[in-house]
Amino acid sequence: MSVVGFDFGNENCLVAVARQRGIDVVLNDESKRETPAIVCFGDKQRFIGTAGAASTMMNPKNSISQMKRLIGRPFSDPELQRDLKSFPYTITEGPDGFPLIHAQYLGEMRTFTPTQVLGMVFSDLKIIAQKNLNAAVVDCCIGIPVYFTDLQRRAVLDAATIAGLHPLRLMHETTATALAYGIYKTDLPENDQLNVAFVDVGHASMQVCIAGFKKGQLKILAHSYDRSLGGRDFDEALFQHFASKFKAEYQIDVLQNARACLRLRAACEKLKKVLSANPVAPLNIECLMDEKDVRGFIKREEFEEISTPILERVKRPLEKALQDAELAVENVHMVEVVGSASRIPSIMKILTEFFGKEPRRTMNSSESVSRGCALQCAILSPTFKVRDFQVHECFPFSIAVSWKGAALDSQNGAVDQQSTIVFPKGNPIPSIKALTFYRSGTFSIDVQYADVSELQAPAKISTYTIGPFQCTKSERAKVKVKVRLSLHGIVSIESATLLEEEEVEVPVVKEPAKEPAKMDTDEAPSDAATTGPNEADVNMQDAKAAADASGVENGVPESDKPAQMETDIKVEAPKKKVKKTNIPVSEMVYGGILAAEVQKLLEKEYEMALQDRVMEETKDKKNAVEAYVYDMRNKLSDKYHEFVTDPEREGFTAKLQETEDWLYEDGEDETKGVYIAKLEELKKEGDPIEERYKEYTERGSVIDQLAYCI
Ligand code: ATP
Ligand code: K
Ligand code: MG
Repeated sequence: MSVVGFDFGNENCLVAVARQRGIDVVLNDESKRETPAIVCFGDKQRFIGTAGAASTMMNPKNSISQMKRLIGRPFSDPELQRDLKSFPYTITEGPDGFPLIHAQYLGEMRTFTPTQVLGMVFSDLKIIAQKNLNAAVVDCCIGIPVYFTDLQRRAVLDAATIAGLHPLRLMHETTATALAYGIYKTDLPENDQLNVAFVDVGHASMQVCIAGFKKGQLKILAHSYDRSLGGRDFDEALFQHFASKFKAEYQIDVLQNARACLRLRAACEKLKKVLSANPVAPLNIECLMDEKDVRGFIKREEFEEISTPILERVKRPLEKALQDAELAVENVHMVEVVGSASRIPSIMKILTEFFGKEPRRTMNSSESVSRGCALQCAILSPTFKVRDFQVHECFPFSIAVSWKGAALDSQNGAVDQQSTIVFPKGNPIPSIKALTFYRSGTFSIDVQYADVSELQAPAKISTYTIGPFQCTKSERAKVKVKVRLSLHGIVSIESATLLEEEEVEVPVVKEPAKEPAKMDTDEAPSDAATTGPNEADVNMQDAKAAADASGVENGVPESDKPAQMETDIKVEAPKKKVKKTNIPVSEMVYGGILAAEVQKLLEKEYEMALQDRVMEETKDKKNAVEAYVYDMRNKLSDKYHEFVTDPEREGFTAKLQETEDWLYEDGEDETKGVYIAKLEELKKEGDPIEERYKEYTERGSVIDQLAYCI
């Protein structure tokens, strides 16, 4: 079992692994901790991560980035529409109303879904983890923004499946940071609570959470966010500033040129970073457009001035978090800042002013999410023993279910829509709640957001069809439906049970019962017995209200599960017994990918990854031929000189030259097998020379050794 944490950012991804000695953020092939979230499609293969970023300038239209902004959003989403304007690649609306990415790959135009491209990013991260652990990686924990909708969360899981990963948990990024902060703290109070605000300003968004720490636990008190406030907004402000400046000064309109846009954006991002440490920063780009070199500079004050509209929005999520946590600002004892865009001095100034104290950077600001995820994975994994530390997470949205009233009930046959909130905002994660319905046949339940104003998503999440079932006793039967808010923060109806009372003869039990008796929990809420190790104890009450209405009962999060009772139970006969029958539940998610489709995409990903690997190996083999040519040529005139005859050397040197020419001409683009054969052919001639040389030097060393012994 692998224990890995992934932080997939809008810009940068990080991989942390758990080893016996602790959590490590691991390096990619280029020895970097941060791997860009970019997939660049080429004529023969894909380039992902650092290689993808390197190819972007050469191939901007086929370099796909910012997947985190695209997954699980309908094409019509206003934020997505705004984002599209600055993306260098082509996106259109697919037949299902979701975005499709167009890219030239293996010599033809192809389309990919954002989920599929994220799957490619995950594949790459998985390989990084595997190379470092020297083992297969499947189980993991992945960080996600707290504002991700149900559909976005499902998209992340699908992308992970496509990459052959199995996330044990999708974890809110700020919560991961809070875990990475708290678990190592040895001075947490026993009784009091230490309240810490975590502020993450990343590339595209800002997130805040306030966590209350006690010895051995953390409790998330509030989450807040601005989905569109991050480093890239500052890049954009600088970009617009210089684009209009250059239009006036140099008569060039970079907006008309994809490559010029990309280069200016990249230069602006660099400029922004320089301004974090310097009061003024220069900008020089050679041959930006129309063969014109451009020059400029900007002072920090001017940068702050043009970013005022962005900076003005920083305070809002901070206020919201305090309000939701019901805390006065002086009761926030510490402020921890992470995310690389928080390095902008004016952001730090706003945070300091707001909290009335200097925010701290005790955490590694780019690594905390991946570290927290790896820690969570270790906690969930049976293979690691982790210091006991509880994470009490809360859900950021209110979730409601709605259903049509049973037609039987109303005299006039009218069917009315009813709804109730199952998981109010702030509900613990995970959680299960039960609903009771009285129905005579198949019915459906909609799952939706109770308040769409707090997120930009369609209200409807999914529809579940419960049935068919047959009631034998009465016109309408009691149906218990279980709604689950999973560890990933995904809502689903996981089961439906038909409950029918029947009178049965039950023998009197005098001996203490070994197994806790299956009491009819509906009749005896206080004696509720858990029905299985994985099920929360659901405290049912008989919904005596409207005949068809449901009562949302108090669900207890799984982690708070009470122990099974081991009481002696005497049962008088005869007694009413409840017969339980499972009813089929079918799920329809608005905008989700079907499981069969995900399976197909997994196979496709495997094929593409194989193609990448073959190409990488081909390159390696080609490089090996080239390296051999150079190496042998040098040695022939140097240390092997004494070990070859003149004609032998001349013949072999000519052959090496011939091979070198071939590598630049006919042999430039050959298969792996051809390069292997070529190397073999050269070695047939070179190996005997090498042998002769080795024999001589080894003989020499034996003599040396003997000499030394004497
Ligand atoms: P997100 O969290 O939004 O998904 P991410 O995790 O990829 O994105 P980070 O890696 O935390 O984002 O931050 C990247 C952003 O930080 C980029 O916009 C980058 O330009 C900016 N950044 C990096 N270093 C500095 C710096 N020294 N000063 C200002 N901004 C910086
Ligand atoms: K990151
Ligand atoms: Mg981030």
